[in-house]
Amino acid sequence: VIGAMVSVGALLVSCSGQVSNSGSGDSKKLVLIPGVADEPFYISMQCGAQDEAAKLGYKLDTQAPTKFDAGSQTPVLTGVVANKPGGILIAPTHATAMANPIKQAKDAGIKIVEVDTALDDTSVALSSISSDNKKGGALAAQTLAKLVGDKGPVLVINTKAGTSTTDARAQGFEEAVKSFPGITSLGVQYNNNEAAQAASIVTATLAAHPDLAGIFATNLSSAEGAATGLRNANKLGQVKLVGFDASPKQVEDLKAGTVQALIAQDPAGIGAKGVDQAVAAIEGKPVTRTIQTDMIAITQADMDANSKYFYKRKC
Ligand code: T6T
Repeated sequence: VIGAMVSVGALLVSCSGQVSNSGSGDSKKLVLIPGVADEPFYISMQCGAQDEAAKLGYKLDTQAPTKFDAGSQTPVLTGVVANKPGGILIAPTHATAMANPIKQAKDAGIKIVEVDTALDDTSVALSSISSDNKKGGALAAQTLAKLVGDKGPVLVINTKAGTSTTDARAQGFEEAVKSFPGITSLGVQYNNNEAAQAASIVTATLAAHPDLAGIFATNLSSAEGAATGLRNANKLGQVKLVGFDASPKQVEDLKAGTVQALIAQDPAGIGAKGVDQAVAAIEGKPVTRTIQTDMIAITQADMDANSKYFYKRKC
């Protein structure tokens, strides 16, 4: 279970006032630190990581921040480092703000693998596993263009600036949408990873642009909130919505016709491959610096055939 609790282990304070780890650590232990607790993308990642760790004879714990931000994730990471696991799989919640805390973990001798999001500084992690997010944004643009008949204003609802994955998706979308001359982008608005804020963005945008043709929501909270905003405005199906991710709520929205397409990622595969890389590093075997996992655009018409891509609420 992803929990918000952090176990800091037994800390000793030396005469010089420095804090050190009382234990020697456990090289057969891995810790997954997702972007946020209780969220189907990261729960699915945890399931994949746990299964793979068990297969390889390792133990995997998950310690998750309560909010998707560096301020919440840093103390979780610090607590984990104090227990000195062999490897940490982490989804950095900010591409630069998490650099120092993660460097400290690396300097403590822990093997660092990035899962999903990444730091701008590519020298910290040994391996990074994620979707090709820029390509995913372009896929969303092509999917939305088809749905709106290649014309009209479209909006991007993004999460938080500084999140590597969703920034890349928005960039991929904005670049790809330029090849459709009938489509105008109204630009990117941020919802702070809160579904309620995404719903408000939709309400305000519809007031200013009643002819809004389509929305690309770059992740789960953006897509769940955008669907609510369209429902509140009675614009369901009229304004086409393409959302990244495939949470149980998003799948319900697809079934109901509230959302026209979902770009599903492979979070369980990201978790499993993250474990493989951390274990290889611990065992002194070669690691792969960058691994990209699959994505798929799912519509109502093919959702039954693609149910294996839907995210889980528990393992
Ligand atoms: O879209 C995923 C993940 O890839 C992204 O980095 C952050 O948001 C999600 O976890 C969905 O909420």
